[in-house]
Amino acid sequence: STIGLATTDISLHAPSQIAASVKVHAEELKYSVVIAMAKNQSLNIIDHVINELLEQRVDGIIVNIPSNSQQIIQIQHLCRNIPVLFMDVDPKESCLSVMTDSREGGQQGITHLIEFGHTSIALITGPQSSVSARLRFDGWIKALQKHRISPISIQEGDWSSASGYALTKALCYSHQHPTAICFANDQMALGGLRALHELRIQIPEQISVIGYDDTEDSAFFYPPLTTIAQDFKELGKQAVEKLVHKMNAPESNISSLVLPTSLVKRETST
Ligand code: IPT
Repeated sequence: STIGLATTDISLHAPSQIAASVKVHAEELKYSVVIAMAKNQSLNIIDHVINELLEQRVDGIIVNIPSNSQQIIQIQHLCRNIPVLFMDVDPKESCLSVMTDSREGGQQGITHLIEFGHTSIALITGPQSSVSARLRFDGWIKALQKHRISPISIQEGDWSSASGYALTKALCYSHQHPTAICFANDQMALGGLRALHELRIQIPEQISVIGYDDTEDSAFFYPPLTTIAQDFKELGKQAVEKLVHKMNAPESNISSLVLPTSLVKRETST
């Protein structure tokens, strides 16, 4: 049997690590995996990638494309009786999903900075079209409000290191320097580290940096990145196991799963 994986751009670090884990765990259970990739999240593209998988007669589908309520309904409608599991939706949705809690993860990052005494914090978010980017931002704001702190700047990136680089440069030119920058993912933080290095700003002495994801490379950024870890191996494993369970017992009531995130303290925060 075959599992279909509908994914966002796998040239991004996180979705590629999730895809690798899905592939490994599906093979362990003797399923093959076919991948369809959406470069953006318009309804047309989602239709297209789901149909691409259905045409290949997949028996179940994992969707790692940010999906709002309308998109969830549309995907479920297209799939009819083929089980679908989502990886990037609001945990409040009633569809089957396996995810980490982005709101909680966001709070952990800001709380870490506040514990070090930071009150001058700049935020670089992910694209607001992404469900998890919005949830991380909600978590940041919630943690800041708890301590009556307002961010000194909020900028929206697109998950790429190029956007993190450009936004960090712009931030340091235009604002009074923050003492900490909180990025919605490690790739944007990677671009930020280079921008700060070029501006001869010492990390973490002058500016602390925190990312989100803990991809396999993040410990090898310079300096090694403090971040909020998502366990991509476990995410892929659980997604495959839950979906296969549903494929084998379509009538059974399988519950969604939220995996914990955790702070990984390295050398970019003080
Ligand atoms: C999410 C990553 O955290 C982020 O870095 C980016 O790669 C994004 O995916 C792309 O959609 S992880 C996702 C399962 C919420």
